[in-house]
Amino acid sequence: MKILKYINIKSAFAFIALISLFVNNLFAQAATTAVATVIDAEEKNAYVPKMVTYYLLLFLLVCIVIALIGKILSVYDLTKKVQGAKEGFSWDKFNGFLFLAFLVVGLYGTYWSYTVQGAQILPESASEHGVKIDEMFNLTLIITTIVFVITHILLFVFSFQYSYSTKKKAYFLPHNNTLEKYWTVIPAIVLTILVLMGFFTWRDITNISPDGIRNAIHVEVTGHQFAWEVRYGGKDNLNGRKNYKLIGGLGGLNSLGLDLSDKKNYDDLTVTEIVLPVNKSVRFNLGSKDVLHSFYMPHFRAQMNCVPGMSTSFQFTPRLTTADMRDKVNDPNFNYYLLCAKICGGSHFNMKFAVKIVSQKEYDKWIVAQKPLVTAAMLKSYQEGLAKKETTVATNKIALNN
Ligand SMILES: [Cu+2]
Repeated sequence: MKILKYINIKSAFAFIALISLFVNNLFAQAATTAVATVIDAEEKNAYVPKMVTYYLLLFLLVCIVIALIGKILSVYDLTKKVQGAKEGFSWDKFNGFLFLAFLVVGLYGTYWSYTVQGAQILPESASEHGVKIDEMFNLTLIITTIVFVITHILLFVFSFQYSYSTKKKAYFLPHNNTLEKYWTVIPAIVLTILVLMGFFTWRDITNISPDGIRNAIHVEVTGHQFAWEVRYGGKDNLNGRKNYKLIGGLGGLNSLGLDLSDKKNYDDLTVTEIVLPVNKSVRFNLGSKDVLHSFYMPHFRAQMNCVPGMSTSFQFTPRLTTADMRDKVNDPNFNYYLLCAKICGGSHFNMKFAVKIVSQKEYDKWIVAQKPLVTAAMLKSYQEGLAKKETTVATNKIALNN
């Protein structure tokens, strides 16, 4: 057991860190390949436990290999000392080399995730404001990547270059005001610029003139567990009044709680997919019937919470039709979607609604084919309710008069 004394704990940890980084990379690479391969349902059920067992065994194997290498090095160290060498094995140098190896593997991992996983991110923005958001995202990514690469090269190369040696004397540097000023002021300026850019861009996106609001196509989206209900404003481009107390009324048909005393409701349209003309501003008025949901159209860089008891909105202009995007991503089956970005319950993943961007001509043709939300059955139930109310009022009046 004496040998154990010579296993350098720090080296062992550095080595384990290096190996686990490598295994992580392997895992991520394997996962990406697995996603790309089409697996049917039965195979899928067997696939996950198999993969977990495989990587668990691989991990154990790696641990054994590390332990073995540690033992071999310790034996080598001990032999040298027995032979009368003063220093034995240079653990400091070894640690230094591990730092360098960590740098190379880590930078390769970064390069790999940028190229392989980076290629899986969203295609170019399909909305006008999204282009500005993407520009900011890219700028932040470029700046942070440059800083990341420089600081990590310095960190690990210095650890290697200045590893402990009996021949070197450490230089004592207690404080340096000039350095402190540079590494405080430069990041502060860069971060202020980035934050202000974000602030002004968000202000441009959300501050819309009253004319801009009026001229946009109005679409109302209501979230509930677990689906979206979408209604268009119809001929008047206005959504009629709602009242949460009326939800489930009219013989169970009034799922949105429409107040039928408001005539604006009668031309509102119900749709099974959101179809919009390209290059025309659209205003989504958002709400929820139960818990928090989040209106999320990733291809348009649009996201806004749907809050029960509160009205929110998001307005933007689509710039690429579905056909344009299919060409750009080289996928004839590509579709835009509205998703929920708030984990709102067990079937949250079901909240998917098709979105299609078309030419004005196609839109005009589609919109006239959509059905009114207020059906004949709802109207009948409403009128019956009104008649009943009138009878009750009349009966009460008679009773009072007598
Ligand atoms: Cu949801």
